[in-house]
Amino acid sequence: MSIRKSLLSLAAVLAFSGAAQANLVQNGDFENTNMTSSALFGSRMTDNVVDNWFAYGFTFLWLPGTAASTGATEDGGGTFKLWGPGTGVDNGFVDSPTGGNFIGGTGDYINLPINQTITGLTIGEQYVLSFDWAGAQQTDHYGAQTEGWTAILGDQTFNTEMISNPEQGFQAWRNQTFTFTATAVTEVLTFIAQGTPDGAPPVSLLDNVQLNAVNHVPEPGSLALIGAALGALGLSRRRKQASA
Ligand SMILES: [Ca+2]
Repeated sequence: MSIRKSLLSLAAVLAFSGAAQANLVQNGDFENTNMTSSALFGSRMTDNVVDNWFAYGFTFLWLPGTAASTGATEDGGGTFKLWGPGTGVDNGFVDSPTGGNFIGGTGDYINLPINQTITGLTIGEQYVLSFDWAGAQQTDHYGAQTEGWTAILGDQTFNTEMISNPEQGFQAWRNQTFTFTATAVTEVLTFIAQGTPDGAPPVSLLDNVQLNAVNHVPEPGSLALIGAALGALGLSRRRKQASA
């Protein structure tokens, strides 16, 4: 392969790798944690033990197969469970569609931010935030509720629809996307559970959080590398022609 072909291949690879840039959210699937059981991980108990995420409110992490059966441990030693087949109601409850752990927060009770700092943004560039979410209700509580999420990146705020959930119900997992424009290189991504009414309590579930550039171009460093390589190729050719 000639040097020119090699460089063009390198450029193509760099361009492709830019287009397929990895998810900017770290641990968006909530699989990296030192929690060995389902439990509250907000500030009221075991603080910030889910890698990369900080939760300040009544936020739970559920391991697979536990949310509607054994439940998650609360700070007071009780368990927080969701209505579902494992807790006596055939409401269609299922774990996250992408598998593994997922989290949830109550929209009516200490619904403080769940967040992580996103780095490597390009100012003015658009990014698509994508996540899976669902609506559920805590066991031994009754009455219809609504559930939703607020997502914030920097100074831009988006709200999902508020879904209606009947007593002891479950509203299926769905995917939501929002398009943000970066206004800084580093911004905080925040989720806040929303729901009504107080005491129901509504529970908003979340998993598979991703943030990807809409139109990613090769990083300046990559462009500089290609430019330098092409420049070197041109210099080499001129020298060959001069010496011929
Ligand atoms: Ca997961």
